[in-house]
Amino acid sequence: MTDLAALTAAIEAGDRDAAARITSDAIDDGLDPQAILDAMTAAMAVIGARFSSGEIFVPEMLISARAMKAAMALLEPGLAGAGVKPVATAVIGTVQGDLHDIGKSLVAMMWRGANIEVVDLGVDVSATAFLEAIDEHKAAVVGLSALLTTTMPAMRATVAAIKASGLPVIVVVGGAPLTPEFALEIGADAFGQDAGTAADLVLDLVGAT
Ligand code: B1M
Repeated sequence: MTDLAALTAAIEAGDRDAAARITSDAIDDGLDPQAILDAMTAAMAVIGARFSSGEIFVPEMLISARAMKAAMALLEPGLAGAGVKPVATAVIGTVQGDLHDIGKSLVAMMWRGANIEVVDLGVDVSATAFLEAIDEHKAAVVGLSALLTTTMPAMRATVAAIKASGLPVIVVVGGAPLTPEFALEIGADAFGQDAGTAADLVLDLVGAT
């Protein structure tokens, strides 16, 4: 019988081939898709904590996320068949005028690693595009990223537009120039310090912990 602890270890180590092989074996052995998914998300939770504590850096995190992605691609049909649903749907993007996407994409990866369905709108995203996507995907969470002090006003305007729309969505903001005080001031519901903690933050906010 496949050892799911080995799957967790393979993703933590960023071993894409091993992660895919063990996932295939686990599927062939008829293991519960939810249990296989739990083994994957456990690895990404460890990776997130290590990143936040400075034990690992962006490259290691990316390598683990790629291993998780390869394994997930194999598991997805089984998850759908077993009726295993994502814990929430989130829309994410970098605000208008801002082209930085590395941090935002890391946050998206960590959210996916926590079984959150993510619609990534990319960079330079207008308030209108955020609103349309939140509505279209019935998102429970929207994540806004900004890396420039000059695009913080666009973040403020986007949060105001989302709040004014009355859409029932939790607004999470993050990015290097932001502070928790700024997030509070512009009316965001939460501030994400980094990609390591962003998944736990959302799981808490949607009541999935
Ligand atoms: Co730009 N850039 N850049 N740049 N760039 C910075 C941000 C800067 C600090 C460099 C500097 O001057 N020291 C500076 C901003 C100064 C300021 O406003 N305070 C700057 C500038 C000025 C510019 C330009 C204006 C330069 C110019 O053209 N004169 C220009 C602007 C273009 C634009 O956006 N309109 C520009 C362009 C670029 C590149 C295109 C060349 C490139 C981006 C490539 C890309 O993203 N595809 C780039 C890069 C790479 C950087 C630096 C070097 C690295 C940014 C990065 O990816 N960090 C950056 C300097 C630096 O940070 N050392 C810089 C790694 C990433 C993992 O961290 O993005 O902080 P970060 O994300 C973290 C957290 O912030 C958080 O989690 C992530 C992971 O832990 N987080 C969230 C981020 N979003 C979150 C969302 C959340 C939660 C957490 O919830 C939703």
